[in-house]
Amino acid sequence: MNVKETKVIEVLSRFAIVGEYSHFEVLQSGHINETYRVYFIRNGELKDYILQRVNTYVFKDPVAMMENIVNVTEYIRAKIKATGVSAKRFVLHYQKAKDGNYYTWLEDGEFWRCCRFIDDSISLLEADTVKVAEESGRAFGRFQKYLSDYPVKDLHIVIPHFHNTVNRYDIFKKAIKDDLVGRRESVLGEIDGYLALEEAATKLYKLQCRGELPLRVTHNDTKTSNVLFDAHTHEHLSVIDLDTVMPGLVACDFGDAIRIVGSTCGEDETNLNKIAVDMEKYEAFTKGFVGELKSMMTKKEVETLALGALAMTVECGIRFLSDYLDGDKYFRVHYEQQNLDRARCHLVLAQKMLEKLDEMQQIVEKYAK
Ligand code: ADP
Ligand code: GN1
Ligand code: MG
Repeated sequence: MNVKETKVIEVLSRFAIVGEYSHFEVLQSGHINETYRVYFIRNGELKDYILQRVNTYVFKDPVAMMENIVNVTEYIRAKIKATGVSAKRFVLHYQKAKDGNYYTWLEDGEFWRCCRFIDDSISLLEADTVKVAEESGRAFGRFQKYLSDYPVKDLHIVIPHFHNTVNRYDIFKKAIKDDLVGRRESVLGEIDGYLALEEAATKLYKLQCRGELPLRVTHNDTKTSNVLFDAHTHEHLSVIDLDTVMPGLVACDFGDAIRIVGSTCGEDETNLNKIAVDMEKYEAFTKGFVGELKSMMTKKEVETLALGALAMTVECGIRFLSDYLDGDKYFRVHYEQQNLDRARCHLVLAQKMLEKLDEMQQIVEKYAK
């Protein structure tokens, strides 16, 4: 038994899970938390769970975060059950620890939680088919629809200024100035590229500040890997990774998804010639997302969706580049230049989006009718 497994077993012993521990796997897809799939044997059958060590560098108040998650998942569960359908595969279900909390703190300060692995589900890093693109749009649209009457003010602000693109630019400029690990000289072209996009990318946040867009309960991290699909049909089952559920803009959820679903490449593609907006998948996602939300969106919200794609692509890009300049403290990297590759890829994608913005917005309008 290695050190990791010893830790996993120790943490699991604090949760009220029936059955006997069998084995575990490490899941590598997320950039933030440490995730394990753990298996138990119960009545002769394997039962699996997701065990996570929450990244407390990123989430400073994980208890508040868990309170949001538990409240929101209970709310959705009740809505699904009210339609006479079992909610088991359609919303996350966190396990209580033996002390009654939905988490456990270890003596060394680590914060852990555990939820059921959704049966017969898969997650995908990118939308490899048009169907998956449409289904992810439906998943995130429906998530917001379920929560459209949830009291927004009751949510904790888990990460302040999360999609405040103006603030993200300030942080970016500070990272350029501080140049903590001496990488600035090697990325002057990328820095100029992002500074040239500042005006266009901050428009959305400025509209929010002028009170022109309502705050809703949003997911705020709508990449494809944060949706679970049925392993056979690829229909969407549940939205996951609810850590950043907070008050936010519809356009941010739409846009943050598009930087993945609406791209011809993965988020760290190094062959820049391959990077373009995949209009077919963009349209499919839009169909799913707008189809769910058109009856509740204001005219102004509809008008800002394509802008949201540009804003979120640039914002995520400057976050990657800031982290690269700071020495890779925030996002998990699997090799030294990965944050730079991510930033370069997002820069090209954002430039391509800017050229296609009118066409992208026309597609939104088509499905919002
Ligand atoms: P991170 O915040 O690091 O992105 P996630 O909560 O997104 O962590 O989890 C990482 C991965 O674990 C997901 O992309 C998915 O593959 C898998 N996963 C998480 N929760 C579940 C679940 N309840 N059922 C099945 N797979 C899950
Ligand atoms: C992180 O946790 P994960 O990997 O789903 C990040 C998002 C970024 C994304 C970029 C809490 O998402 O904001 O858009 O990486 N999550 C947090 O891929 O910062
Ligand atoms: Mg995730």
